[in-house]
Amino acid sequence: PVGLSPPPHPHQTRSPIDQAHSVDKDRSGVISDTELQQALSNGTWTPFNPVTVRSIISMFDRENKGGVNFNEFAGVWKYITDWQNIFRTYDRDNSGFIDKNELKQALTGFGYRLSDQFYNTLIEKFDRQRKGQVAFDDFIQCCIVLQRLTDVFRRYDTDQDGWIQVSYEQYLSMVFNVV
Ligand SMILES: [Ca+2]
Ligand SMILES: [Ca+2]
Ligand SMILES: [Ca+2]
Repeated sequence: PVGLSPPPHPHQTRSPIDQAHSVDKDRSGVISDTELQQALSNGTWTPFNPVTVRSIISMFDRENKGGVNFNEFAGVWKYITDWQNIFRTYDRDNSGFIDKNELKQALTGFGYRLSDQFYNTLIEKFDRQRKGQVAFDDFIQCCIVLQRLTDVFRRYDTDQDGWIQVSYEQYLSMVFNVV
């Protein structure tokens, strides 16, 4: 089981608002990183990657309040459910992990063209559990980071030939866009 727990299954018909109420443990009306992290499961016994939680919250937290309100949570909920479906689609052997070949198929499916060598780099970077493959939370994180870096690169690669020439300060600005 990967994704939200409980309930971990998308076929359960609780609305995002009901879900938000149960996730908002301190009843503040805002779902914090900690509350979201506690509600999430990556299908293993390790806690859901806090960096992934922060990435997701910041994507939907429009007023920079350090969490999401119940309306924004609906977006978070859908976002995670979508990732859950993607993860299941590419986890061909249902192992609960994405191995190198599965990652290759997923990212190729998203339109990335990366070398075999670079997939080793990705696994090394995002395999938080040191299993040689990536869990659900780390898979999301890998895709988010790759997307962000690619977006920044594309902004500079105006002729889209896959090459850019940047000055030191442009380089710093690029990195600051991501970190
Ligand atoms: Ca709260
Ligand atoms: Ca697998
Ligand atoms: Ca170029």
